[in-house]
Amino acid sequence: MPDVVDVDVVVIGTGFSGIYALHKLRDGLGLNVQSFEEADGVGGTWYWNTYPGARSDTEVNAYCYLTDKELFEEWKWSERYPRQKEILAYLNHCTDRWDLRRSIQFSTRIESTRFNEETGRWEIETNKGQKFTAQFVIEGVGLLSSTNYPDFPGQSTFAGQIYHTARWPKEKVDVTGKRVGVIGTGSSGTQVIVEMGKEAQELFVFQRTPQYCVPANHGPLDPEKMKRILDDFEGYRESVLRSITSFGFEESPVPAMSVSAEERERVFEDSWRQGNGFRFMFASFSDIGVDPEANKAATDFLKKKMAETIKDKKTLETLTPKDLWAKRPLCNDGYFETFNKDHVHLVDVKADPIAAITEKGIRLESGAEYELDVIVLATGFDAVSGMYLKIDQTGRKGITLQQKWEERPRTAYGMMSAGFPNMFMVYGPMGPFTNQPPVHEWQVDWMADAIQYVRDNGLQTIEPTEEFEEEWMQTCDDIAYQTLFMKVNSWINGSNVVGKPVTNYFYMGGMGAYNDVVGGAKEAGYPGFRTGGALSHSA
Ligand code: N01
Repeated sequence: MPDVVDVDVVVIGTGFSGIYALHKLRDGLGLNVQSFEEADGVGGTWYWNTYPGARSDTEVNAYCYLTDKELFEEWKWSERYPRQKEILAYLNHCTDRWDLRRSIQFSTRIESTRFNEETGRWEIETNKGQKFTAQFVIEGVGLLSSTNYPDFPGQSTFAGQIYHTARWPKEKVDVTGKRVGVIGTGSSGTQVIVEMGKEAQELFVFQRTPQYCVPANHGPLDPEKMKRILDDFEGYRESVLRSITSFGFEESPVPAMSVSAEERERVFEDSWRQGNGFRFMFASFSDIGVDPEANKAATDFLKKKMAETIKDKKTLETLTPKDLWAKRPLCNDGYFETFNKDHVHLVDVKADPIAAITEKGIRLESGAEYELDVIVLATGFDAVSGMYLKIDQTGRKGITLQQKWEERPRTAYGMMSAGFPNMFMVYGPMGPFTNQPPVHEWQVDWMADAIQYVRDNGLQTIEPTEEFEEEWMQTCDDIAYQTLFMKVNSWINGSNVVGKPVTNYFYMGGMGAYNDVVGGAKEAGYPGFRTGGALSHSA
């Protein structure tokens, strides 16, 4: 191997986005592409999150690639919501189907990327000391990949096992006959709690903030539905990419308070029966995420369901949220029912915070101590920007991404950042807030078009101008601050990680609007973007 290997494109990551980017750019555009993956296999999120109960809460018809009808037809999903194992098998299937492994270097982390203004190329270094240069870099590093791993006092002294849900061991963790403590009650926590509630001898749930949760209504796949989709595959794909959330269901145009109380109740009941948190939030009425009154109507209904389900009065009170429903919606069968089991105990760590992890278990500030054999950290992620900032990235004028994003991440379209030419981020900060796989494909197609544009026109670089980036940031903020998602603490606004900028991280206008606004850039000649020749700094 030469000291420095030159390629057209370096792709970082082999989750949904990285796999498709490699396929699209290598096989679609005929470029010389080198992919890197930190793990020893493909899958990204679905490689790492092997905890019991891990599955997507997007129905399979929208949790897959939608650009290849043959692939959609040939892969047989078994359940309405795909399990981690099945999604990982699907991604391995795609990797083999497209013969991608020969272009992926596994077990390799990208340490740094540096833009060379003399050559107009990126210089990339791996943790193995290898050096590559590339005209383009595609970062498919994951929205929810960088773990939020708490460091409680005394954590290292714990005599049992501690696992983070997103770094779960590959071998089975047998908790039968064991005392298990779970910290965290988000999507990962609620899933793992239901499973641990079936297996552990004693389960202690350390809850800081209670959450609303809608049943999934999980079950086998409906073959008729898949057939209907295949009958008009292009139309279906278009409907997903023209919707708000890209979840593959029809969203409601009706404001909640525009109908009678009886009609609202009927719609909520029907949504509850159909299952799925996103569906409940976006398909029952149009404004649950923006109008406090509509939101209250929804949460009153959800609280009523909780009261009907949870038997113990004190447990019900502790599990019942007091604020708006504006975190990422949860959905899970049997979550609240789990707390009716005698061996499942809810511990309110908002009222009595965790003081330390001891040799024996978890100690609270009051001095109460819970003896445990296993601790599960379902504490989430340094989401959206976290993974980009883990790589030492330097753009024009020696300015690092860490410096540029110190106050908050800044991008145009959630895909490029000014001063970082030819560096594309799939589902980067200020991108759409949606179900991801079909949007990954859409964004990678957009990037492929931009790359083709650069090559067809004999150019070297493309990047957003600072002014255009500022405009995009303003557009995103104008929309996001009209929603309720900015009013409640969660990873959506960065407030889940100590020291992280608490701000807007998304384009909340919906995928359909994003499609309209961003999709037209190519035909319009990329307004707001600056292109440069081979050795020039900018044109
Ligand atoms: O993470 P989270 P997640 N002490 O940030 C608590 C996707 N996903 O991994 O709310 C005590 O939502 C924290 O408490 P609080 C999905 O997009 C999807 O569960 O900050 N508690 C919270 O309860 C999801 O939204 C699927 O007060 C601490 C929990 O940990 C996203 O990933 C499945 C704490 C973290 O919840 C993230 O979900 C899994 C501390 N020091 C994930 N630190 C599906 O598709 C944190 N917490 C189904």
